[in-house]
Amino acid sequence: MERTFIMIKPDGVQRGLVGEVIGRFEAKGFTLVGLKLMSVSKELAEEHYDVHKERPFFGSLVEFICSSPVVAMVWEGEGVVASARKLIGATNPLSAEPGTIRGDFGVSVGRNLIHGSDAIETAQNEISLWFSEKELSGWEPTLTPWLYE
Ligand code: DAT
Ligand code: MG
Repeated sequence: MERTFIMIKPDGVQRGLVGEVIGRFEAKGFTLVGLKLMSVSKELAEEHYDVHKERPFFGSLVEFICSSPVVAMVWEGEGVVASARKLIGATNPLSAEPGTIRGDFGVSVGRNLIHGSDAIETAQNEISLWFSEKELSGWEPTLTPWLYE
């Protein structure tokens, strides 16, 4: 079953939106298989955002991610990688559609509340970067027959 890496960034935690975000993924029908509140080291933040290391915002992005705790999660379900990106919305919250997390709660690209893996392969790399195997629990929700035909 497909899995994706989701992180509620420091602004989402500080603004008390952890429950709201988790609730949206639960209500959609995805399964939580990993969850931790953590302070992020500079090394981890730099590795996570390595693809952006030449961009002008890289330094401030890394500094922001390390500035206050984040909630790191792994969610599972059919098509969860692409679907999570839709639930999250466009990178710039001002362009994100209402009904998406960024569209409903954000106004600034540097405070866009949440990260979600952008492709299946990225998701696999990010999950192994942020979680050890024993921190993840695969389980079969009893609701499965009511979610999948
Ligand atoms: P996404 O988080 O939607 O995958 P991304 O991978 O292009 O977006 O960028 C990673 C993060 O970097 C993004 O969530 C916020 C920050 N960022 C992106 N573009 C930015 C910009 N032009 N100015 C400031 N921060 C930016
Ligand atoms: Mg990205």
